[in-house]
Amino acid sequence: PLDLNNVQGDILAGLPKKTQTYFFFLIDKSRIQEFRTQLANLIPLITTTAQVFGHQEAISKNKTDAAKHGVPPSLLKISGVNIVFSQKGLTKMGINDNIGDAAFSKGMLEDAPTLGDPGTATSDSPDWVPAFKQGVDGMILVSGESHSTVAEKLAEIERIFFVGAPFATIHEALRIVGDVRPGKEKGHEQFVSLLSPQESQPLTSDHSFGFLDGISQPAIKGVNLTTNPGQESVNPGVTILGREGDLNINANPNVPIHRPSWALDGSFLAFRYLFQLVPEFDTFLKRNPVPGLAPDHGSELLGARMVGRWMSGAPIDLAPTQDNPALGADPSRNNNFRYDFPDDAQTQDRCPFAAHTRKTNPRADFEALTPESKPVPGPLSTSNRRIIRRGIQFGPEVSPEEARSGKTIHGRGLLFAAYQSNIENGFQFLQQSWANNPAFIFGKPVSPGFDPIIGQNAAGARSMVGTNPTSQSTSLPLPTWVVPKGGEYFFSPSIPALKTTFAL
Ligand code: N7H
Repeated sequence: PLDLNNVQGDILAGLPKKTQTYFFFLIDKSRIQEFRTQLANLIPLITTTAQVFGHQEAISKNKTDAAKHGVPPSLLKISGVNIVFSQKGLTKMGINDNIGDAAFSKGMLEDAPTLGDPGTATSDSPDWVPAFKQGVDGMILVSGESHSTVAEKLAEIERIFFVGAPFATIHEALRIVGDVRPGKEKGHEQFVSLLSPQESQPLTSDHSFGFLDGISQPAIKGVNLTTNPGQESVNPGVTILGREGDLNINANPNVPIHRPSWALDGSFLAFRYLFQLVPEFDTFLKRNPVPGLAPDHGSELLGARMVGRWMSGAPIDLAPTQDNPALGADPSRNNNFRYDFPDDAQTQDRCPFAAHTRKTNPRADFEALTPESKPVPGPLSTSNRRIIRRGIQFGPEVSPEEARSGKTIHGRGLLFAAYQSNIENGFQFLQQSWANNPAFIFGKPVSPGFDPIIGQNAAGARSMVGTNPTSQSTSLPLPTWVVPKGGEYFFSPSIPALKTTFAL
C-alpha cells in the first residue's frame, strides 16, 4: 500500500503556503557527483505527505484551542521543501532509464507548439523567458507562512550546495516568488492553505481575474478519506506512478506502462509561468456585459459564464443567473454539480460548453458522449484526466494607474503547477485537446469555441459561443489574457528513490 512517508508533500497534500519560492537550478556540469553526494543532506529537509497532514492537524488544533480560550491563534512557523527534476536534470545525473512519459522526456519547450504557445516547432517560443528556453535541471520548492521563514529555509538549502560560491554544485537559473493574495484572509496570522481549500485562495477583485480558485480537486482513494459532495474520487495511480490506475488512456489503458522501479510513488509536475493581463480582462468584462441586465450584473455574468463559476466560487450550473456567495463558500455544495440537469446536455442555459471549468473537467458531459460509457477508467471517463492543481499567484495587486488605464504595467499571474502520473493524459491533453480545441465538448448543437481563460491558438484568433444565454450560438471574439512565458515538466521522486537512486 501507498506509504505517505514516501511521497513528497506537495503532491497529495499541498505544501503549507502563504508564500512559496520556486528555485530553478542547473547542476554544475563538472560537479555532478558532488551534487549527488550533497543531495543526501537535503533529503532530511524534504517535507513528506505524512508531515503535511501532521502540520494540518497541528494548525487546526491550534485554532480550536485558541477559540476555546477566546484568544487569537498563536503564530505557527511552518515551512515546506520539495525537489523535482526535469529530463535534462536526470540525463545530466546519468539516470537514463526511460520513465515512460514522452512529454516529460521531450520537455515543455519542445512541447510548446503542441500546447498552442505562439511560435512553431521551428521558430522558438517568442514569449518565453530565457531561463526556460535554455532549460533547467530541476526546481526546489520552498513554502512557508512568511517571507522570512522561506528565506531562512532557502539559505539553509543554498549552503548545502554552496550556491553562489565558486565551487557551487548548482546554479540559480531563475527564482520566482508566489504569494497567496491578500483578501478576506488579510491580517490572519494562520497559514491560509492549511485551512480548507476554499480559504486558501482568498477572494479579491483582480489578479487571478478575481475568481476563487482551488475548489475542485480530485480525492485520492485511500488517501483523502473524507470527500465533499460532488468531489470525484480517483485511483492513486492517476497521480502517483506505479499505483492502481497508472494507465495510458490515450494509448491502450489495458497495457501497463513500463516504469523503472525508482519511479514508484513519484509524480509528474507540469509547471507553467502564466502571466495574466488583469486590467485588460476587467475592461473586456466592462465593455461586453451580457445584454438585458444592469451593466454591472451583465459584466459579472459574462465573467462567470467564461469561468464556469462566479467570483465567489459559486458554480453557474447551480446558480445560473446570480452570484450566491453562501453557495460559493460552502464546501458541502460548491462542487456538487455535474452539468447533468436536463437542459445542460444540449443547451447553454446554465453554463456555456466552453466555460473554463466545463472544458477542463466536463464531468457528465464527457461520460455521456456514448450511451454505454460509464465512469470507469477509459477514454470516456474524466477520472484519468484529473490533475491536482497546486498553483499560487505571483506579482503585485493591480495598481490604481493600471485599473484606470486598463493596461498591465506590472507582471502578474499564476504559477500554474499540476501533478499527474501521465502528462499526455493530464495537463497536455486538457490544454491541447480540450481547452484549445474549438470543437470540444463534442456532440453539442454548436461548436463551443475556445476555453476563454486558457484556450490557445498560437498567435491566431479565439472566440467562443454561449456567453449570452438568450443567443446561444452568437460568437464572442476573445482577446488573449493569459500569456505563457515558459515552464517545464518535472518529476517529483519518492523519498526512497531520492535516497537510493538520486543521492550518492
Ligand atoms: Fe483553471 N481562474 O482563476 O480563472 N481555474 N485557471 N486551469 N482549472 C479553475 O473549480 C484559472 C489552468 C483547471 O474540476 C477555476 O477549483 C486561471 C490551466 C481545472 O470543475 C478557476 C488560469 C489548466 C479546473 C480557474 C488557469 C487549468 C480549473 C475554478 C490561468 C489546465 C477544475 C475553481 C492563468 C490545463 C475544473 C475550481 C473542475 C478550475 C482559473 C489555468 C485547469 C477560477 C486564471 C493551464 C482542471
